[in-house]
Amino acid sequence: MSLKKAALIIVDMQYDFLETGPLPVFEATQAIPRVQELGAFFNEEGGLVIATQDWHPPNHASFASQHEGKAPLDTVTLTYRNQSCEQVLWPDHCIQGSRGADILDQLVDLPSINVKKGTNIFVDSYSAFADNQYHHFTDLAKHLYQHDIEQVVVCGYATDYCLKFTAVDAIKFGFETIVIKDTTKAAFPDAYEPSLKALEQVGVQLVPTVEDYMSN
Ligand code: VGL
Ligand code: ZN
Repeated sequence: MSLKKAALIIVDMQYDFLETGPLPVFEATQAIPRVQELGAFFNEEGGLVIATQDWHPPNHASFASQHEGKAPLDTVTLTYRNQSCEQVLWPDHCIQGSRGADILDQLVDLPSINVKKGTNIFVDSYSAFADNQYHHFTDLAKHLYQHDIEQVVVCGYATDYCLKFTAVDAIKFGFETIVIKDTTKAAFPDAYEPSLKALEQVGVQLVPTVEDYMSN
């Protein structure tokens, strides 16, 4: 079997999203061995492995700390280049160069390509392809096209935010898109199943386990 035309996109598997971090993803650590296994399979079979990193400046507009009188999970309207959008506010997380922004040690040797997102202080970036207002694109689509990728498998954190927006954009960019259920975890556990259902409705293929994916 060859995974020549497949890419694994490991989304935001960074210390600040672990259960003990400032922006905890529910049961986050349970996904780590699954992704290790999947990443090893991609490396053995010649697939491309890409890891994304949420990579915010310390004064990022998505941080509640930057808005007087606001707390995490409050919302504000952010205006960037005459376009406004609702922004959920988060605790400070994944600050550029901090330990919390590092990719988990268990996964750090898997990827050959790294994509950073959320670097513009004025706008958040849930998708690894583009910011939330689609003003700027990362190099992710370019890397996938340059490697003749046809299928992407998206895993990581969080099912209800960055994984979901990345998988939706992967569909928009024309990739066959797969999410393996045991390789992703949600920030809000009640949003896990509805997020996966929403992905299925836009054409994402759901696979229950890494073993199911590897045996197909
Ligand atoms: C994420 C909220 C804020 C994520 C990142 O990786 O899902 N969620 N920043
Ligand atoms: Zn973030």
